[in-house]
Amino acid sequence: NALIFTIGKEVGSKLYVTNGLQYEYWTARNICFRDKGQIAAPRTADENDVLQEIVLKHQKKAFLGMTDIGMEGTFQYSLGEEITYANWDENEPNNAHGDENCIELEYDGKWNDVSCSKQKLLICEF
Ligand code: GN1
Ligand code: CA
Ligand code: CA
Repeated sequence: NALIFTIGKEVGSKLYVTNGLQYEYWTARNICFRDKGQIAAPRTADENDVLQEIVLKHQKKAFLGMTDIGMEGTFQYSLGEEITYANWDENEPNNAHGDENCIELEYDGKWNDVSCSKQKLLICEF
């Protein structure tokens, strides 16, 4: 669909799409799932770089799809598989205030665990 490609960014076989708005994690998750996608879950540095471009363009940090809700300190993809690529900022993840089970993608492309109740930029992947 030509229209979708004008509003998304392709990397490999993935398409990342944002509406430019910020939501809490569960709302973001529901929006992506509703359209048969999921929250952006970069598995390579190339994919992470493309997401960083989107974050910089919109000047809003984004949620990634992985969480450690299942087991504190172990971040997993949506189907429960442990992550195989990470780009944590220094001293992260730190589960600050004992309540950081989601991940934000920062402007420098690094990852920080944050509360899932924060509002972050929605980026879905298809
Ligand atoms: C922030 O708010 P504060 O300084 O305790 C951040 C944490 C980071 C920490 C790094 C809401 O924590 O996730 O690990 O800085 N919290 C928020 O120093 O962004
Ligand atoms: Ca945590
Ligand atoms: Ca943190």
